[in-house]
Amino acid sequence: MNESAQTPDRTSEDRTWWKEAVVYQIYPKSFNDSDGDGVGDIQGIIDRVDHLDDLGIDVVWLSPVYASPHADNGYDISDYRAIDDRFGDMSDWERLRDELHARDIKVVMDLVVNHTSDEHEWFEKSRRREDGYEDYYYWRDPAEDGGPPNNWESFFGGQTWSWDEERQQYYLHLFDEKQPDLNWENPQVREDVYEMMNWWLEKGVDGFRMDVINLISKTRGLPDGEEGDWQTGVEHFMNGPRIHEFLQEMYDEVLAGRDVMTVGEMPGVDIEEAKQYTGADGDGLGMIFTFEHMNLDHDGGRWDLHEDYEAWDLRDLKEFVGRWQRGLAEEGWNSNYLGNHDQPRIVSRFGDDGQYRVESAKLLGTFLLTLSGTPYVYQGDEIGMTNVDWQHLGEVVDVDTINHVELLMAEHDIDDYQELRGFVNARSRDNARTPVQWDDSDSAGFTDGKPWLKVNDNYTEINVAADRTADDSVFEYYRDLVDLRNERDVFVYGEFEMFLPDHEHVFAFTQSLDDERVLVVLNFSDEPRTVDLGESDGRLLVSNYDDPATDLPTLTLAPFEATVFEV
Ligand code: TEU
Repeated sequence: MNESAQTPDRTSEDRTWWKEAVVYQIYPKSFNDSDGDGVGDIQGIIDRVDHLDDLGIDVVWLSPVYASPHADNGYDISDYRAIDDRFGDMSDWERLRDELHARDIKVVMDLVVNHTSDEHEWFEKSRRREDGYEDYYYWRDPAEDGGPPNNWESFFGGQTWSWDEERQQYYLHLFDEKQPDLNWENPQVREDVYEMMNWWLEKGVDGFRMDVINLISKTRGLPDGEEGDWQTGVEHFMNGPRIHEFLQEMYDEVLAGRDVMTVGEMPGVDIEEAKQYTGADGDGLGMIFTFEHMNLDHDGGRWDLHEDYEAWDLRDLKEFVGRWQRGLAEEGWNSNYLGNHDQPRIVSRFGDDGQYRVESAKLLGTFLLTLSGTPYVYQGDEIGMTNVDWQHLGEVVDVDTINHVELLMAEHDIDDYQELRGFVNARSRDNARTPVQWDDSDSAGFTDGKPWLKVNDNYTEINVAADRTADDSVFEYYRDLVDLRNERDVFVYGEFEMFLPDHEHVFAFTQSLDDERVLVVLNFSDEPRTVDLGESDGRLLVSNYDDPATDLPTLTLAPFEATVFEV
């Protein structure tokens, strides 16, 4: 049993800073450009550190800033110990670390070690079969028919094997062909990763967000997968046979005895598995990102043309939240998120990005910041940024979107992108990656140059400067919620109880801790809704309306009204 992995419980000795923290995710390429090359950079972040400090967040999770050819915007790393030129250099990173630390904000780095870039020197040595590097990746001869060694399907669509001319073998990549999977069976690979992690910890990072970390162990022999609804092969690479052994080793070699935050990104994990990763007898991770709720409006994995992205059912979200809030109440720890750089904008997906944009952005903030667990706010959500209209495929940069669109066009004999436009608008990861809208000047104040990805047309209306001065500011509302959360442990460590589980439009729950109890009521629809909550007394703590419904026990909530009471 890992000593400092004894996280759970709501008792005081289990308190830790990362449970009480509000995390803010920065996607550096899109955050703020200081030098006019159209790409966000570290100096750009430094220039905006006060925005983060004002919001009151405690941790910045920095998506990858390492050297990378950017086939996947930095999730394809060619040197783990160097900062990409686009973003600056190591001294810029050190200054950012210091600026954040000076404001009591921790910095968590993205750890991408399921794969590297094919331009990493390990891969270059491996493809040349250099001594000691032959088995750093998964190399295989062709199958008997000359084709790929197995039938596994990539997260980005298509096959997971590419032919390497130099080595005359196939290599495995669960993502893009420029992201070869590291062979974790090789102890030397593991040692190199741990050494690199220790190196960053010595440099003062406060933790890691671990990219697809439950994919690092593959079934020995790499057998064919069963074909089904999800990507073919998942049973051989998600939560694989040696995953717990590898993570426990990482714990022993790197994390043990250090007061760091860890969060493992883990597609395809249920509560029982989450406990194995994060529980008292678990592998020593602090928390994980589950994907269950990211699949409420589609099946996950493949892109399926028949899906209706508008249609998701609040009762499914409730079922998911209730199960995870209760499931990890005694053991493990929840991380709460609705969006990130891989998902559409939350207000477009779960709220209303038209008439009720401001109200629904606040409602979603209320939801995130009142659940037990650690909340993650993605850049731009604090001002209610929205999805984008992708008019031509040429506007899209995301490798995942482009691959899936091309596959769909080929599979369904479609030759006009316009037939897929609605689909891309709803689903593309680039929705979350458009530049942060700082003000109403050219390119939303993001850059003096030409932005690497188009700016959302609505920037003249939706931007940080306008929002922060507006009477109904989303930013101020988030800030107040962050303050409230800091003041009251009940929002962090409370015990969750669901109300009205079958109601189609209103999400209501209480959190209780010792003699404190709070009631959260959220109308997820664009029409007024009346509910009886059976609670007769309550003092209003928060509302996203000027004239909130307060007449407990029966409340008539305005569209997307959110209220929090002390009861
Ligand atoms: O994402 C992994 C992941 O499983 C998905 O969110 C993925 O982007 C989606 O299924 C594609 O359809 C992580 C990173 O967050 C993502 O940005 C990277 O592209 C990916 O790993 C590879 O490193």
